[in-house]
Amino acid sequence: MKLVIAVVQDKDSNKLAQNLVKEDIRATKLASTGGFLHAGNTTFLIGVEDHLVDRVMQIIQRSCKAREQVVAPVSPMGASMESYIPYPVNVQVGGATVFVLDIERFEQF
Ligand code: 2BA
Repeated sequence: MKLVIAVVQDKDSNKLAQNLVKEDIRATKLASTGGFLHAGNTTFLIGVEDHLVDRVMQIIQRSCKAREQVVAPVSPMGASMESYIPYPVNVQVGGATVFVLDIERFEQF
């Protein structure tokens, strides 16, 4: 069994959740925040049998699209230096960042 962890943009999360349900694949949605943009995103935990991993990847791929986002300068006043960006920059976010992990044991009680 594998755990697929997918970080997606909030705009794509409903579509992805619906497409997973349509294919009878179970998932948990967590509200998350990107470390760089400090913007909300959604993290899906999807536990599946090994043979379903490719199908899950396809569903994620067709449900999530990349978008450009402009990161506005953050005032150094009141912000930590790690988040200080002195000029606007364009970043491409997504479609999805996906990790696939081996599951040692899976139980449901
Ligand atoms: P954020 O960390 O808010 O990053 C948003 C986008 O900003 C990234 O899109 C990337 O294009 C850019 N970016 C991130 N860190 C950067 C840096 N140090 N310098 C320049 N540009 C940078 P994505 O790569 O598509 O990532 C979207 C979201 O996925 C991330 O939001 C983060 O929440 C998650 N993510 C991406 N890579 C990850 C990783 N290796 N581990 C954990 N989460 C990750």
